[in-house]
Amino acid sequence: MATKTTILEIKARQVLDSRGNPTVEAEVTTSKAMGRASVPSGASKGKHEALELRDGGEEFHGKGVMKAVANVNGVLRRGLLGLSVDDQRGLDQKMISLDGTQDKRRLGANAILAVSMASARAAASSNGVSLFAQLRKSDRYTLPVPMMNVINGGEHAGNNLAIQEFLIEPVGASSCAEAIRMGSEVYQSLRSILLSEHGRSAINIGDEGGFAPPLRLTRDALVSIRKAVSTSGYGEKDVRLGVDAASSTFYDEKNGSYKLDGKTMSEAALEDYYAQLRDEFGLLTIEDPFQEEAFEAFASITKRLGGKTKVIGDDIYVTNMARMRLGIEGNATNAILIKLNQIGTVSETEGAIGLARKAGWTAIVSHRSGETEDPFIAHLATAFAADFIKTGAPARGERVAKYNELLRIEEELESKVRYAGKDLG
Ligand code: 2PG
Ligand code: MG
Repeated sequence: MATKTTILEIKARQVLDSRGNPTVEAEVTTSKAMGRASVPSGASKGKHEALELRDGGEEFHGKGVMKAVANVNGVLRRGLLGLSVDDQRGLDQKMISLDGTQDKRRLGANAILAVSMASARAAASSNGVSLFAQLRKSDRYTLPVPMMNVINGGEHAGNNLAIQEFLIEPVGASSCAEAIRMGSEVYQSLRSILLSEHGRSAINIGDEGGFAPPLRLTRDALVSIRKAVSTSGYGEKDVRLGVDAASSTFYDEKNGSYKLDGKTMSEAALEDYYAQLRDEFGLLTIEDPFQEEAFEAFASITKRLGGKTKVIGDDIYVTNMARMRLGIEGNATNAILIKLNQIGTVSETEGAIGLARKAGWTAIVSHRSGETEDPFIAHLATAFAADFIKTGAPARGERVAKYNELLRIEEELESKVRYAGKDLG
């Protein structure tokens, strides 16, 4: 029997992401409402991520997603028409079985995720509730600490910094809105510092809206950021620092060594280097310190620094519960990055957050370096009380779309919300 949440139509199209490459946008329609969503795309991808289906050929330099779009408009549409958007898990399971592969390579994780996200939105609109409340109903929500990527390196920028992301984390704020203000102030101070110390080319920005100054050394980037925090009037405890090394990108598989800051380092030397940086800059978070298969190296650094520092696994887990279980068994990390498109459905992402919680890990909901204006992850982080949200600098439309949505959510929730900062500092 048709109800207000029965799917009447599903349609996808090809749109552009923030790097100007094609991506999938889907619309799911019920008799009450339409939900629309679009999927992001990474640059420094984990080897074990669900497959992003690209067309190949000449259009868009092979990056077209018309095959994924056709899969939505064909197989997925036929399989899902008549089902209810209220049953997110059921819809996702149906798509997983229609695909039938481990990594969603037949239909494409980009096709499946677009429909999964659009269904959640259609459910929220059909039921007249906000997306976060549709994802998880609660009397009280916790809003995440923004992790703002203010200096970009690695594969996200045209400079020589090997470390991919230098992040500020305003844990000392009393609300998400205040955290966003603090982050914006530090970002603007950093702009002035980089301009006066390194000239105009230093204020060009990278893929995630952070500055991409012509620096070479990890330390130099952190020194500039620390200066920006203090000239903005904040203490080191109010705005903590973090890095995402994305170290698979500077790992030399042949020799098992890492190329960083003009040196070739062994695993042990690199661990010492992180420990030094942690002590000097009080790093609260270190993401992907080692390449994505190095479970033991992760475990060693977590044992050494994990008391005061969140060691975050991104490429090593790829939001995949089977990979996470290996990490839990081996005490590889004490935190995880959560990305919808690494696994490819909303309910599997929810499952990964649940498993992280059970393991006692800190959970960070994250964007990709190629994003769209869709603020879905602001709702995801709110719904499941993520400790942090990592969604770029407080600049560029596709990044601020998420921060601005958090401002709206905080306003909507009024007294029914708290800010996660105090638990994390
Ligand atoms: C990361 C992400 C997001 P990408 O490594 O954490 O910042 O980068 O989307 O390029 O994988
Ligand atoms: Mg990462």
